[in-house]
Amino acid sequence: MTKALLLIDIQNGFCPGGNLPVTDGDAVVPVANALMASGRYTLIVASQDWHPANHGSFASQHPGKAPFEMGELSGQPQMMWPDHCVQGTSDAEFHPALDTSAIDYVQRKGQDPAVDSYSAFRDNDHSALTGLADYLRENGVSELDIMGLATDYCVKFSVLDALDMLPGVTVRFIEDGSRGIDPDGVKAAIAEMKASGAEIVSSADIIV
Ligand code: VGL
Ligand code: ZN
Repeated sequence: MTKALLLIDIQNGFCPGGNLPVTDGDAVVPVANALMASGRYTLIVASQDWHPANHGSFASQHPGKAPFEMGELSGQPQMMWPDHCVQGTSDAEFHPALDTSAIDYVQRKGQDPAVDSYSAFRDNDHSALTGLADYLRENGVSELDIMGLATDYCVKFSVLDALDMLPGVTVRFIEDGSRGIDPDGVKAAIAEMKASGAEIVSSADIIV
């Protein structure tokens, strides 16, 4: 029974003061640190949104488009984001209070300028895998607890892909360890994760 924790995008860019801040995004840091210190997990993985400066999800790359409008990327509908989590910038670093010493493996994503990658497992068009599913399989993971930023984007798509790509693995979404961009989007995301087979839990339920 190998239990793994997957921390999604707990980066400066998604916390207050960052370029794509999620309300109270930094509130997930103490939850992550407590879970990492709990002794529950044999494997701790963190994803990191890691975009080139010319990433096609950035409104700045689309003349006339403003952040948070819909646009197009490689022929697909794409939310236009502010420039965020650019490789090598402080915006892309993990939050400074996150205890990164406990992290076994970092999965970067979003490097291809032509496609966005909300999920830590594969690009939004499902064409390129990150390798995270293989890594978790090779390590015999049977239970995967997922939390972080943002609930309605990268956390949701990571949970759905974990359920799809790791059949037989118990997948849990840790609600108090996650924060989202849009309140209605968060409600819908939780309903969708639950309907797809994820357990919805709080950190207090799983730290015994
Ligand atoms: C994310 C939007 C764009 C996330 C990443 O981590 O949820 N959202 N890039
Ligand atoms: Zn991004």
